[in-house]
Amino acid sequence: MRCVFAALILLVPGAIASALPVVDQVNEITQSVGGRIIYAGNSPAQSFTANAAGLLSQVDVMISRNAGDIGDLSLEIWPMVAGAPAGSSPAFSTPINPDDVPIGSSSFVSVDTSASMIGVNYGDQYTIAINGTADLSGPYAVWNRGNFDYQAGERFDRSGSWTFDSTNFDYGFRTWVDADVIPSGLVVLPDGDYNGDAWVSGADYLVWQTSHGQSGTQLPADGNRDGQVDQDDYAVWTSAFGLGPDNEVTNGSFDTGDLSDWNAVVGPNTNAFFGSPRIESFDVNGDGQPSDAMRVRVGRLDTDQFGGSVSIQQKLLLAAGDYEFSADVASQSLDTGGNTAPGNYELTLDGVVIDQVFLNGTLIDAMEVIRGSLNVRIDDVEAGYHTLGLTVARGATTFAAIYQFIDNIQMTPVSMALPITTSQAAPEPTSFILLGIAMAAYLPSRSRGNLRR
Ligand SMILES: [Ca+2]
Ligand SMILES: [Ca+2]
Ligand SMILES: [Ca+2]
Ligand SMILES: [Ca+2]
Repeated sequence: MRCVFAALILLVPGAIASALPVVDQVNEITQSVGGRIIYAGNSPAQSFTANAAGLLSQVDVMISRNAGDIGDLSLEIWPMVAGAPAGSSPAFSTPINPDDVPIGSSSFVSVDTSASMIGVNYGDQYTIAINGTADLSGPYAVWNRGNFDYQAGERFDRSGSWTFDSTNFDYGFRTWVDADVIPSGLVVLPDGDYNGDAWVSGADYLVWQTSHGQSGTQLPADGNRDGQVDQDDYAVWTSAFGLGPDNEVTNGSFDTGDLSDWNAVVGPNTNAFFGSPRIESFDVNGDGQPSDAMRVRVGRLDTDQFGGSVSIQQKLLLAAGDYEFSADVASQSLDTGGNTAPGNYELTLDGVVIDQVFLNGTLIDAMEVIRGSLNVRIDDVEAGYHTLGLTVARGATTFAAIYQFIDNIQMTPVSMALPITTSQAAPEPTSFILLGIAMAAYLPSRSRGNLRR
């Protein structure tokens, strides 16, 4: 059976509508002077400054190895304080598969860091380090390096404590940010929202006007993030003018007949053919009325490993306030026997579970339907982009035909802060030409597509 499933997976490439992370920065070393040896007790490291906002989902490092055992290598992400890696342990550490490290020549080795849930924002600094357990005397791994300065970063070595790399050579790396995922604690505002209320309005113009001519880091009205508040940032404001927060989830009832506006992620060790979300008419909430709903049949491939799971996510722009989130879920058995894993359902906000319906462990009889609902109020949500998610997990194989349905995903503002206004009336742009630009930006109806970055 498993061979059949593998063949079916090949037939449905691209069935999963998952947004790809964007490459945040590339620091490729083209003239290597040999590389830095990675061995037990010594970790080379390089800092970087994020130029995107979202989840730090992948880091590629240019490493190579001699033939033979290189020991256990790991990639580490360290927070930066006062220009240096800080603390006694990394913010995140994950093994590097030795089979991915090429012998003899350096190339980018990709390391998935999405499990870190590290949210990066524009200007945030982190350090990438590579740690190893192999002895220097044995075969070893090297992190490629070159003569070129990478202006945004510093180079470090750790042997005990961190020190600046005495040779100050630059290491090759690449970082990826998934802008569709806003991890908890990360505040990401729309372009042109200079006062941080989730609206792009005249009040933001005042912030721009007041700080016009200033230079420095983290200036609220530096819309293009070049360290200066000038006419270019006015242009950022005009092109976003009129934007406001979302009042509801888009396509939460799947009325479009597809997964429009949802980002679907099939977790590791999940049977992707059955797990790939699809739309099917089903009465999820039990009111006698079937309607289009998301359907999966979650199961894991390798029973010795964790899995499987399927998530759908939507990025929402919210004003500060209190919100209710809800969804209907149902598990249906089309199997001839009972099963004790109908599926677990989790509602998440910014990666944090806010409500759940746990059905795994409950017996679902042949042809039975078990329904549930998720409903939670979250107070004091900060203004900015947030990621609402729904995850189905089931630690069993897909041999039994157990379907999981989700429908009626809703977000309702309970109390939502109004746009911040000032004692002055919001000024009109200072000339008819500028007014024309602002109105041209405002008049076309708001398109969600334009809100995505
Ligand atoms: Ca604003
Ligand atoms: Ca600027
Ligand atoms: Ca529906
Ligand atoms: Ca219904």
